[in-house]
Formats: sequence, C-alpha cells, structure tokens
Amino acid sequence: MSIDSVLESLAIELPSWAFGNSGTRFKVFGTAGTARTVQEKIADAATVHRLTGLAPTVALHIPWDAVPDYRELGRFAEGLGVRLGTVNSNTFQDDDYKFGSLTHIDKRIRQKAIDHHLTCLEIMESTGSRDLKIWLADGTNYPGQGDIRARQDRLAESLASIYQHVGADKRLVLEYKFFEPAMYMTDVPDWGTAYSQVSALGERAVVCLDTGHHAPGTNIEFIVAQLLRLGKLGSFDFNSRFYADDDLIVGAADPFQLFRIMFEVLRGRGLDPATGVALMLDQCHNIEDKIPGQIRSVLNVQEMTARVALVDLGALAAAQESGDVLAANAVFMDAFYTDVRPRLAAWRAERGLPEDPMRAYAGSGQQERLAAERTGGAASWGA
Ligand code: PSV
Ligand code: MN
Repeated sequence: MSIDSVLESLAIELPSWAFGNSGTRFKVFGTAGTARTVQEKIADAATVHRLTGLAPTVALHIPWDAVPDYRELGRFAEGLGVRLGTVNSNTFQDDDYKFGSLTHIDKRIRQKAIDHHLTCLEIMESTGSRDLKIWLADGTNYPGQGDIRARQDRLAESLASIYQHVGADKRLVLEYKFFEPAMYMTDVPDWGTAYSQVSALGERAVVCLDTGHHAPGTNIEFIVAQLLRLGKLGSFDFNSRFYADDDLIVGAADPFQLFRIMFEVLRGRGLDPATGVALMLDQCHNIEDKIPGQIRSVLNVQEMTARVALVDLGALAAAQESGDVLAANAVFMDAFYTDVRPRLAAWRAERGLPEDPMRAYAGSGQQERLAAERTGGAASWGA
C-alpha cells in the first residue's frame, strides 16, 4: 500500500469517556471546560475530527451515555460531522455485579447482565452502530473464591444468549484484560480465552485488543499478527502504559511499539474494509485537557502508520529470505526513524486541514471559551 492510500484508509474512533473528567482511585480532578453531557462529548469529538480529518466516529458507553432518544443523538452527531460508533456495555458499576456479571453464580444476576447487552443491541439499531463491545470486570480476588472452570462455562452460556440477538450486520467484540478490578484471576484474561469464547459463538464474534491489558513485556504485535491470521481481530482499544492499565496517550510511552503494532496491522490487511478492524482509543486524560489530548492521540497513530507505510517490503523480504538479519532489521528501523511530519503537514494542507492541528487548536481560543461556558460539570469517572 502506498503512503497516500494508507492515510486515506485510516479512521480512528474516539471514546466519549475521554472527554469527561477522569482520574485514579486517589482523585478525579475537575478540569475547566470539560464536557458535562454526552452531547458536549460528541461536540468535542467533532472538534478533533474537524482539525485532523482522522476521527469520524465516537464510541458510546452505556449507561454513561444513556439518552431517551438515540436516533436524535445520532442526528445530533451527524449535524456536527461525526457518527456514533461502537456501543460499550457496562456491568462493572452496579452492586449486583460484585461477584460477577455474565459469569455470576446467581442466574438472576446473569440474566440481568444479559438483558443489559440486549438493551445495548437495541441502541445499536437506533445509532446504526456495527459493534457491541463487551469488557467484563468479572473475576476473583482469592484462590479458591470461585470455580474457574464453571465460570468459563457460565460465560460461554451467557455470551451465546447475547450472540443469538446479534444481527447479520452487527458484531460482538470481546475484550480481554489480565487483572483489575479482579486481582487474582479475571474470566477473560488473555487473547486465547477471548479467542476460544468468540470462536464458539460464530463468525460475527471477534476479539478486542486493548494495548494496556497485557503483562509487562508481552509481545503485543505477535498477538495482532495471530488474531489477524485467524480472522478474529475485531478492534483495538489504543492507549499506552508504563506500568499497568495506565490509559495514557497512545504512542506516548513507546512509539516504537505502536509502529510495530501498526506494521502487523498493515501486514495482515487490517485497514482493508473487508477485514473490518476498528481502531479505537480507550484513554483517560486525567491531568491534561481532553480535546488536545485526543488530537495528540490520533496524530500519533497517523504518524506511526505513515512510517510503517514507508517500510520497503521488497527489501525486507529479500533480506529475510537470504537470512541477512542486520539488513532486515535496518530496513525496518529506517522506516521507523523517518520523520514523516512534513509529509503529513502537506497531506493535511491538501485536504484543507490545519497543517499543525495541535497548534491550530491552541490558537483557536476554543479551550478558553469552553472553560468559561462549561461550569459545574460532574467530576466523576465516566461522567
Ligand atoms: C477496562 O479497563 C476498559 O479497557 C474497557 O474497555 C472499559 O470499557 C474501559 O476500560 C472503560 O474506560
Ligand atoms: Mn479497553
């Protein structure tokens, strides 16, 4: 793929929750100008798209973004130049789910969690969304607390009950995470578990890879290559981490890792519409302003993707075939070290976009206007 066609096919979905106040378990800081409603979050996402041309859709989280009329919300988004995307379910903030949701030992609570997902599927009919994304906080804190195998069986049964309602043009996307909030064992800890659970469901069930959800040192690009090879990579939740699930700006902690991941995405044709991999962000801007935080994020993905498009694949294959280890590595690193920023600035100028979206936003006065207008916003995670 040429660099221009790669750039044309790049679309990054923004999470509505990135525009709300968030924090750690120690403190949620209320940042001036932060969106207070789902409409304000969508308006902020539209600003990111207007300045970058990279973010045409916004993911919703239910019930954080619950509204009485989702068709109206969809029209509101379209009026601002963006569309509603993935619907994320939430079974992690209700007292009933203390010991699990889709895996819970009590059938009533399992059914409640299943019904929540059916509600999400109904919402998707109104919003025109393709993907229902499921991340579960289910798991245990102490060895012996739960029957690991029985919980897998209940999970499979619950997922099957949801999957039978997933329409022909929709997908169920299962996200894995190896810890937190459960600290001993989670019920979907890794790509292998997610893969085996979605494979049992059928073709329209796929895996979400959140880049913050692996043990330190995990070779994430290997998982990307494998899931693409198996036809089961549904989406990414991009973010970056130094220690745990830090949810920092993607590419901030390790740009080279982002490059290696995007290399495997392109290698596996992950940007072809037929493959259907959704590139999404799942981040929290705890101490920085949200809109420029999201602008920086989508630019980081674009920049690393553009560098990947520069890899001389012919030279790489030749070096690999002849066993020339250092030459192969040099081809790879040459692309990684290439500064593509002038080229991307020209690409933006050709499309009527600001050459430097970060500077354009900083100079627009919008942050100051929002800070003056939006007062009294709720300061809670997901608000
Ligand atoms: C869990 O840590 C997670 O990555 C899931 O995607 C949730 O839906 C999201 O974070 C909430 O921020
Ligand atoms: Mn995630």
